Order: sequence, then C-alpha cells, then structure tokens
Amino acid sequence: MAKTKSKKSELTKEKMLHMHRLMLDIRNFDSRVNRLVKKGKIPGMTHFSIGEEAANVGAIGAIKAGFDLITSNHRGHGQSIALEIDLNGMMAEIMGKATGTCKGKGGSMHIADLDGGNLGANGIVGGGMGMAIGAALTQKMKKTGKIVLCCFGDGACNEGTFHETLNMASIWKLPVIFYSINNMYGISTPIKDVINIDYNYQRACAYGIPGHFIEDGNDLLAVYNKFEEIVQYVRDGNGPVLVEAVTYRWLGHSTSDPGKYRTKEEVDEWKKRDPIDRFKKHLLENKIATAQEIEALEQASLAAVEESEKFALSSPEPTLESAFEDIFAD
Ligand SMILES: Cc1ncc(C[n+]2csc(CCOP(=O)(O)OP(=O)(O)O)c2C)c(N)n1
Ligand SMILES: [Mg+2]
Repeated sequence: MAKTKSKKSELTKEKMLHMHRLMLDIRNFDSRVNRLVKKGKIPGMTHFSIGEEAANVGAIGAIKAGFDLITSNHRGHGQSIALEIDLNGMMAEIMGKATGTCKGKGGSMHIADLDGGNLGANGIVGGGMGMAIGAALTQKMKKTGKIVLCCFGDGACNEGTFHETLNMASIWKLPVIFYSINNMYGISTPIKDVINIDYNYQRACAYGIPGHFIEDGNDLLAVYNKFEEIVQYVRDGNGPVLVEAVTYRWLGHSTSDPGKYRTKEEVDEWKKRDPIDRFKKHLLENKIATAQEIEALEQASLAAVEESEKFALSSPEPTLESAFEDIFAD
C-alpha cells in the first residue's frame, strides 16, 4: 500500500456540518426516491447509495466543488449529491421531467451536471473511465489545474477498460484519481469470487502508480483525510492514483433486486456501522455541534427533499420536439 504523509486535516466546524448535511441528503433523497418508485412515480431502474454516504461525501468533499470534475456510474445519486447538485433538478431528472438537470432525457442512470463538474453517471459498467482520462488529458494539456475523480464499483475493476485507462493515465501522468467504491458485490456476485487477490487497489503496482486502501469506508473522516492527501498529490502533477474504500449498500442492487444472495444478519451487521450515525456521534462526543444543531440539519435536509419531490411532481413532461434538441454540439 502506498504511503502518504499523514497530515492531520484541520477541518472547520462549518465543513464538517456541511458534509454531515450532504450525507443526510443522500440518505433522505434516496429513501424518498425508493418510495416514489414503489408508488409508480418514477420510471425505469434506480440504484441507491444508502449505506455508502461516507465513501461518497468523504472523497468528493476533498476535491473543489464547482472546479474539479467527477465521472460517476449507475449508482451515482450519492456522487451527484456529494458534489452539491440541485436536488430539485435531480429529482425532476429522475422523474423524466423537462426541468431535470438533463431536461428529463437522462434519468437516474445518466445524471450529469456539467456546470457543477459532474461529467455524468453511466449505465455501462466501467463506462466513466474512458471519459475520465479524456477529461484529465484535457486538463493537463490546457493546464487548468483541475483534477478528475473517476468513481466506479468493485465489479468495474474487472472490465477491460480498467486496464486500458489505468495504463494510459499512468504513462501520460494524468491528473486523475481512480476510485473504487467497494460494496463487496457486483449485483449478486461477491467480489471475492471474481478476483484472485484480496482487494483491487493492489493492482496499482501493475501500472506503476500508488494504490491506497481505506478499510473503513463508512468512517467519513478516514475517507476525507486520505483523500485530502491524495488530491494534493494528484494536483501537484504526480500522475494518477488508484484508491479503494470498503463500504456496503443497504438496499438491493437496484429496485428490481430482492437481494436473496445476502443474509439478513450480514445486512444488519453493516447497518450497525451506519456512516451517518457514526459521524453524528463524533460531532456530539467531541462537542463540535450540539444536538439542536444536528436536529436542525436533519430537518433542513428532510424539507429540501420534500421540496424536490413537490418540484418534480409539478414539473411538465418534456415536449415531443425537445427529443430532437441537444443531439449535436453547436
Ligand atoms: C458493460 C456492462 N456489463 C454489465 C452490466 C450489468 N451490470 C449493471 S451494474 C453491474 C454490477 C456493477 O457492480 P459494481 O461495479 O461493483 O457496482 P455496484 O453496483 O456494486 O455499485 C452489472 C454487471 C452493465 N451495465 N454494463
Ligand atoms: Mg459493487
């Protein structure tokens, strides 16, 4: 495992509360989407980030929102929210409404927010990797100072594009962080059944780049602190890095998955490691925030999600003509 300088992060109270709020937003937003799917208000398949909040917010919280870039995958709600997407536009997008972030043409698996630096979610496993190194090459050639955070799952590491893109990024020393959010399953397949090593980060040595492992991806500060160091390393022009964080999805792979391949005991065990409860405890025990301050964040988050539902439900459907717009670049 690569060594980084263990610089203790000096997080402000404001930043910590902001990250807590983003984790709450992910949990509340996805819980609401789940209810709306069950009520038949959302078409298509949806993948949830519930349980993986710290792995998303800790990593994305360490890049510069509104400046750096991310690519995402099919389980991208958490990443979009961690990058501070407008919840109203995102909910409308998931409902296929004209007011959605992609004018209702993308849906849950194709949420993008170019102004916010989100180059897009992707229904093709590993599909974001090629986009990420293309974007990283652009940043390097134009000397923008921006870095790219490429997010994907454990299963995506067995796609051919993983090898190709890590290899290209390493020889070109591109400013990209390859980030595998290891929830230990690719749909119903346990990761341990499909790799002959313990963890995917160990593959970094094959490309001559650092590999970092975050064993407890449900510990917000562990994720954030590690990413803070990695982001600096990549921004300093040292080339790409592969990072892996272990976490767990509480719900099925998608809304169509009854989850018969996992035991209730296993899921319950992971629920005890709830990233949100743990960070709340940290905030309280270290007297960083009062119970009232946290309660206010919880209420504000619920209200914002409620508002996003109202906004999306009352938004118009896209017009037929709009199907022919946004096809070619101007
Ligand atoms: C190229 C490709 N192969 C297969 C699929 C079907 N598929 C969708 S999600 C998924 C599993 C992905 O697992 P992982 O990368 O670990 O992400 P997770 O869903 O666990 O977050 C598969 C095989 C796909 N969408 N694209
Ligand atoms: Mg997975």
